[in-house]
Amino acid sequence: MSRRKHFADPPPELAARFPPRQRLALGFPTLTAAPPPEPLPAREDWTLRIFGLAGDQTLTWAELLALPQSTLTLDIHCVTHWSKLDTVWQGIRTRDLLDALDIAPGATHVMAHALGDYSAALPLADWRRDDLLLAHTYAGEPLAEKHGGPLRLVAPHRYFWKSVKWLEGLEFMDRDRPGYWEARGYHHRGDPWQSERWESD
Ligand SMILES: Nc1nc2c(c(=O)[nH]1)N[C@H]1C(S)=C(S)[C@@H](COP(=O)(O)O)O[C@H]1N2
Ligand SMILES: [Mo]
Repeated sequence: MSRRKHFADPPPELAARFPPRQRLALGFPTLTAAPPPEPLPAREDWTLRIFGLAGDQTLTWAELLALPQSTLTLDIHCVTHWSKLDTVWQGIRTRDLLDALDIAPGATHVMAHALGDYSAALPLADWRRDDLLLAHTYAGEPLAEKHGGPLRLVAPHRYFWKSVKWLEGLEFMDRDRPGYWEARGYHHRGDPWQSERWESD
């Protein structure tokens, strides 16, 4: 089908919720540059590895579900010019996860690692915001594999490339480091409200 059918101009009454040069996605596009190895571990066998400046430990699925669970309604913005409003995610707020970890004073950034060759870093301070989560459920259903299930990061304040799908590891670091797209020229921060698409923007 043509792109035209899948994207619309921002409705005027909602225009303030669209960053510059974004259009409304009518469906939910899938964008995967780096797919995970198949087959994926089952949901209940999924684990999250914590390493770097927060000690080494591996959280089991049961341990993740035992953390406080939140449901957040968020607008998401992909660098390829589509936005989606009022997406509903359920999972563990990143700040609630931080509270459960023993983070060294020198930690400044968190690299989110996918199963497979994909990663993206954010400042640790961003992880203390209240609108980021590790999501396992989308619109009331277990998160579909193509959208990063069983577990993905959702960081709505940045272009969606920062929202790592098939999230399997969190590396606590004492500096920023380029992830998959940042190493290929994307902006190190990626604020959609500033149109930070390329590092040269
Ligand atoms: N592991 C992994 N995570 C990823 C990607 C990827 O290729 N691999 N693509 C990113 C990009 S560029 C976008 S726009 C979103 C797309 O998420 P979606 O497929 O659920 O729309 O996932 C991000 N997370
Ligand atoms: Mo993207």
